[in-house]
Amino acid sequence: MKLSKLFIYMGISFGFMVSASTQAQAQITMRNAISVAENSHAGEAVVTLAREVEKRTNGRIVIKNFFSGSLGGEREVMEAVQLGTQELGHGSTGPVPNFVPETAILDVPFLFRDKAHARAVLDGPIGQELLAKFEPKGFKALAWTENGVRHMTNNKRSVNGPDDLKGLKMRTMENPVHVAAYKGLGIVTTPMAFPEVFTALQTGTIDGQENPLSVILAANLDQVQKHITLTGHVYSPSVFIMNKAVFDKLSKADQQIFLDAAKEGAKANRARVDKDDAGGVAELRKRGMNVVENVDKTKFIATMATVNAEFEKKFGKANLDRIRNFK
Ligand code: EAX
Repeated sequence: MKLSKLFIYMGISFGFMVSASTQAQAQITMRNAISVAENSHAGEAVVTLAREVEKRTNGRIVIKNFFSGSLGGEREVMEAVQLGTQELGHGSTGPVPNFVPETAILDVPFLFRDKAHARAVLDGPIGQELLAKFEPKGFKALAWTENGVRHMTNNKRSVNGPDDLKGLKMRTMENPVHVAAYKGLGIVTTPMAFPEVFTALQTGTIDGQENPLSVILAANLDQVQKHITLTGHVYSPSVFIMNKAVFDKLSKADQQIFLDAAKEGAKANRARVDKDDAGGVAELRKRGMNVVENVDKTKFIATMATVNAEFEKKFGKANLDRIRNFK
């Protein structure tokens, strides 16, 4: 081998060694964002994900979390993750059906018996099939998490049955299933991103909104809402999403770390939802809200008969029953 050629070989292999070792140590920083405060069920999810990823990669991958909608509402976060300008996101299914239409079935009111039923469906084959539907849209959905069971709040009157909802101007998520369902209850629906809700309630642009206790507590909606009724009208899933190209570029081992860390995040998140649900009513009463705890849910379902028939047609009775009957 000629000397010059040897130098070239040495140069290449030395260069490779340098770049390989820099790569091993280089720190990758990713961004994640939620629309509620850090001290919340969603905060538990993203903080746990970040902690577990950092720990399991020995600090090689660091996730910086942004809270309280500081990077935009949930739709904007999804758009950024889809484009790849943001690596990670976490949010409710509010805007998700506009990106991944197959997930809309999960937002049908009174579909799940309780949280345990919903969690079993999401962790089982139906939930996993739905996570796979994110991939052709440019997302890797890492795991289902939970926003909670949604209840209605407003500033006009105590809601004791569906008739009391008629004519209330309520903010809804930017979710076509919710909008159709609440219209069916006689509500005047105003779709809006969550970061705008507090001010809209404060200024009286809207009379009310609906969200799980976890969100109402974390966003201090009691400061701008007088009445809450535990309607439990819909289970609200949430989900960890990642830009698919970013996920695909990771080593198999790192991909597994993200999937495992997301599962840990979901566990911490669900535990916090349970805690908020257990203590939420007492806390909201303490903060001055008027709480109606018991309503006849069958009356709400009966009022929604027309829209329920539409959902049966749109989603297929067999698909809805597969979820309803899942054990
Ligand atoms: O994800 O938009 C909503 O009402 C959501 O439930 C909230 O932002 C938490």
